[in-house]
Amino acid sequence: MGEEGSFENVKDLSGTVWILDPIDGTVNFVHQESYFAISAGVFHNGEPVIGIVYDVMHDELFSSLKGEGAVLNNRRLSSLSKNSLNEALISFNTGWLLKDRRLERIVKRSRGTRSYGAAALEIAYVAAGRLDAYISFNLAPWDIAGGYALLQEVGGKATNYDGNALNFLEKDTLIAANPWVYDEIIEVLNTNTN
Ligand code: 2AM
Ligand code: CA
Repeated sequence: MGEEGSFENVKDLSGTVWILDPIDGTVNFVHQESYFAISAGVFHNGEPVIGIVYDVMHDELFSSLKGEGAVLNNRRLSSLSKNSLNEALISFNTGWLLKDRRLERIVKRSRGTRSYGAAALEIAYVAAGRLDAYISFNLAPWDIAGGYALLQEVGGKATNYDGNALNFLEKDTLIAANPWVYDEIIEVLNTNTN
């Protein structure tokens, strides 16, 4: 399944499915010639087995194998450690603030925000601990699959914005985060305060 491929032909994730995005961060690729990535996630019966996100320009290869952990080039990525929202760096496209003003609460409570414009890379950064959460309101399975597999190997958490499991068959929203920061984000979104 891929952006340039046969999205409609994949009706379920039984067997082995490769979910590919040849260039994630297309606008960055065209506009900046940097901050884009190749993403691949290999799933078996709905479970992520292999994750690959390759930042071509920085020569950074994030990869993972189920049960074997994740690496950045030759360096093993450690399991994500406890963190709190007030020390967290959160990444999302600022335009999403116009879609859900509850994001203001997250911005207010976080250490800071960043926007890279390449979902696969931003999820890989969460797996590497460079970011503590990445949020998006419109992603396809191939934007997420590689990073999702990486995230599983370091104890990260990823669901859609409503807290429900991703199905990797249709477009969805996303919260990919350090597990402690994830829980705080869900709590803040669901608490009716500013
Ligand atoms: P792309 O570069 O492969 O299109 C930008 O914020 C991130 O969201 C990129 O990863 C981009 O992937 C993805 N994206 C942008 N517009 C999208 C859309 N309409 N549907 C799904 N993903 C999108
Ligand atoms: Ca993409």
